[in-house]
Amino acid sequence: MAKKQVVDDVTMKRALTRITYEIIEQNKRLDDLVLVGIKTRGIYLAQRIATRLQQLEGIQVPVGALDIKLYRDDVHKADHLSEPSVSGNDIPVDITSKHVILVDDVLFTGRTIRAALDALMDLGRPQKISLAVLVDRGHRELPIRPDFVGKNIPTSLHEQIQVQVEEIDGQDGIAIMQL
Ligand code: 3GP
Ligand code: 5GP
Ligand code: MG
Repeated sequence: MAKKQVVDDVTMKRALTRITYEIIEQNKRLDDLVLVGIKTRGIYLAQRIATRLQQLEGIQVPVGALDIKLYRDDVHKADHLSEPSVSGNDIPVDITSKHVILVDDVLFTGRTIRAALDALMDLGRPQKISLAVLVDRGHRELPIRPDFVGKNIPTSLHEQIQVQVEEIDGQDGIAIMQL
């Protein structure tokens, strides 16, 4: 399987810092923010943004997690027959009246985010929900668009994005793999 590195560790860290600055710029209030990462790598990205918000603005933003799985076992295949659903959540605060920022590593069809929105609505009534993704690889099947994007990487359906985060993979980076 051919693999091409498209974003190195420094550039990935910069992208997360830029997303954090955009969050600060676009929100008059920061005290009502809740970051919710989508398992697995989205959680680490949400924690990184929370750390930068702490460093830049001195605020502590709660970080929660949603676990979204496909109904079928073949999770690594971008097949269009599987529908994602939320299999668990760990959100430490009441999200009612809060501004929730969903964080995921890769945005593809948008179906994972739709499932995440459903789950958030079941948990409370957020004042607003925004979406931050490290990579938008295109191919949307639902009217969902990200508010904050690390990098737009147009892909073919024969390609897959590999996101690496230090916390799991030992290094940061983004690569494109040919399937
Ligand atoms: P993540 O949990 O860190 O986001 O879905 C499980 C893992 O498989 C994901 O890791 C993701 O990196 C990887 N993956 C790669 N391609 C796909 C895909 O097309 N669909 C899904 N759901 N996951 C994919
Ligand atoms: P969607 O539901 O938008 O089709 O897919 C989004 C979810 O599937 C993300 O949580 C992401 O983990 C995973 N995903 C889809 N395509 C890719 C990909 O090319 N690379 C990686 N790493 N994850 C993907
Ligand atoms: Mg993901």
